[in-house]
Amino acid sequence: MAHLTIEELPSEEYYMPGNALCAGCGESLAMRLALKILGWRTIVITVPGCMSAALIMGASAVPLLVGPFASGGALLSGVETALEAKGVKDVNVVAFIGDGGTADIGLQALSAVVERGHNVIYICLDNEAYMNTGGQRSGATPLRAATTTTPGGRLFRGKLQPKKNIPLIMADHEAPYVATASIGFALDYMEKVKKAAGIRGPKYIQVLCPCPVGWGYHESKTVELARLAVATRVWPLYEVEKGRLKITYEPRTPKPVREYLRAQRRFDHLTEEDLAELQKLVDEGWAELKLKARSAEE
Ligand SMILES: Cc1ncc(C[n+]2csc(CCOP(=O)(O)OP(=O)(O)O)c2C)c(N)n1
Repeated sequence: MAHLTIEELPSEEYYMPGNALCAGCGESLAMRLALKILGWRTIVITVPGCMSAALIMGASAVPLLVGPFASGGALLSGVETALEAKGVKDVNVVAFIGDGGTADIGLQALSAVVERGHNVIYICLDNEAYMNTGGQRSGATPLRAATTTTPGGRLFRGKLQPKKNIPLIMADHEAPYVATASIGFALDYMEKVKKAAGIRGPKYIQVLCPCPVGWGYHESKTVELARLAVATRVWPLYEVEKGRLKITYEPRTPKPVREYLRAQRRFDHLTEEDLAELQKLVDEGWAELKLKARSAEE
């Protein structure tokens, strides 16, 4: 597929400014960029979270359905089935849902919509915690991150469990298209949204959306952090198409993981040993990913 260029991007906006989200919100950018690609023949589905707060207050220029927290996948199936019954075939049915609504409370409905093979796109806006209610840990919060329910300090060591790997869980559901993305790599993300819109069946994209409030950094640094996550290999960019995993961006000289961690207050409590442990885990994760990509080439 030819790469998308900035010149090709439409000037139309479907995500409106002046909404309720914080300055420097990563989710806002993720929503704006995806809607630019999807266009006006789109129905947006969301559930409680930062994004529903923005959308209910008028940020969406396209039709919007907001339902109960656990029901993202069920709402997608219902809307897609209704359109199918009416013979409407040119509308994108797309969910934008936070990592809590995806990895935890909404996982059952997400699993079901993918297993049943509905023609929908599910975009997880991953800010790595339940940010709209004060930054509690979610299944997608990374190991050792401090949140309001997993404090960091000398006594408490942040989250004790690793980040739940939803993209690979979705790939194991045999979804025809699964991808990770970062708002720091906007064209890569938009290309993935465009590709997803052209594939029939359930598509899942998880886009990393740094959060200045929950992660503890200045609001001007959101894109920088979204890029650092990829440059350090903490958040690798890949896609899985019909079961074949392909890494879509490889940092030639990866930056040390500490550069990413030390830029955020949620990792302030980390010791040198913690940093070494996290670097090792990132290296191991990357090696595993490379192995999967290599076996897909064979
Ligand atoms: C059944 C239910 N439990 C709890 C809530 C309260 N609630 C509203 S938004 C939210 C946090 C959402 O977090 P996430 O899905 O990660 O999205 P984010 O706010 O980070 O974008 C919670 C816990 C709710 N609305 N419904």
